[in-house]
Amino acid sequence: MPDSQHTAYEALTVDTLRSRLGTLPAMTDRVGTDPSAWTVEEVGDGNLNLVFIVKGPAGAVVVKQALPYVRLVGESWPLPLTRAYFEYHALTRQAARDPGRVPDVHHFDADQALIVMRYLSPHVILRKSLKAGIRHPGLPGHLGLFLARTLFRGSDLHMDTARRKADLALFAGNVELCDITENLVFSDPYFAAELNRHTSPQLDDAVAALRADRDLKVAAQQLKMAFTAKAETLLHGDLHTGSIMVTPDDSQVIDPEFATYGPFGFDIGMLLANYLMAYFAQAGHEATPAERDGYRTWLLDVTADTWDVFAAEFGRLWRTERTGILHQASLYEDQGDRLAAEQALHHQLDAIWADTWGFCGVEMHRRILGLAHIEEFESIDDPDIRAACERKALVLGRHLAVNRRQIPSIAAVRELAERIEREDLR
Ligand code: SR1
Ligand code: MG
Repeated sequence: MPDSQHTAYEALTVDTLRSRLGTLPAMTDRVGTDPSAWTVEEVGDGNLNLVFIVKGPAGAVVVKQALPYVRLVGESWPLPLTRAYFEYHALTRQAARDPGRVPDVHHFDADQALIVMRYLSPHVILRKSLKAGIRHPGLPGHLGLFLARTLFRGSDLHMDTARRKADLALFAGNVELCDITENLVFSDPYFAAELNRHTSPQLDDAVAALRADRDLKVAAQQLKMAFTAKAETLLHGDLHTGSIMVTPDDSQVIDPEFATYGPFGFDIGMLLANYLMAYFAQAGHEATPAERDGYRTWLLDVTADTWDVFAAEFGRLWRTERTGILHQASLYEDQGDRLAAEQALHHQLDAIWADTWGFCGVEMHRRILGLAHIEEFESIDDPDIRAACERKALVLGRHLAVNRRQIPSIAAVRELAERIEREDLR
């Protein structure tokens, strides 16, 4: 686009959105041609962006716009608008790799850091459902397939090498968002970083113990190195339960602005950590003790089933879509050696398994000790109850991060979570 057509960035408001986007076909086609008949609501409750729901006689859309700073902190923490560009490109990749699992993009404006996309209704943010004790039977199937398909199809196992290298270069530009993850997930929880906070004084002893925990700090830095150096596939980059919207029978994955090339296990570990934190938070949300025991079991089922669906689909894709430069069929199947392909698959899944539990562990820590907390814990008013829930998650997180290469099975993770929840283990 010639320079003369560039428009200087300006944050939208509920008052200016109609005049600024009122003639955009992506809007008028879907909302209606008369902007004065539109209603505009700003609903962004995430840490970074503006999110508007625009409704009119013809329908509704979501308009998401990046702010030039971290919304959670304020203008003192500038953040590049280019994250909208990475989100747009990630959404297009994910839509191609697992069709129907991410919202349709109707329009992208790089100058305004703005994406017009499908209004998801009657979807709600998954995290709110997990807090309310609502089950979503399709969840592990949807998310397990999403993980396998996006991760496998974004890697050198599947992609044409030139396209994969071009994408590696493109997403390598998402520097500042990676920097947030590198600091907030892998380092800040383990020292007195400026923006850290925790439930105090109840967790002061646990925080001091984790900061003095040599094995844990080394593990966290090894995981940080895996995140920065293992450019295995295109990640969503921020796959927590606030990045998923659900109905009784649909799940949609949103907000991939942290997209980058990284290790297969990162998105999986983040997601499983958020299921497990929801598990430990239930005591803060049940009216009477044990009332939510069935729901606790369901959350552990979801954790296990998500991994199982992921592994099964990853294996299927390994056998049917291994068209990239790694583990070529010419080395294995074409020589009549199918067992070699299976052996390589098992080694790959073992490596992903270990990384998954490591990332899962540190994600649990940073949501309790760092800057960005989660609603399931934050909304527990009684600090003693909140701290008791959080302490259990810290214990499991420490075990998973340090012992990630020795976790024998998903049943073992379940049993560990249940014993920690019963206060059998500390
Ligand atoms: C400063 S941003 C804090 C967190 O919010 C995002 O959703 C990511 O999880 C990030 O780590
Ligand atoms: Mg987000």
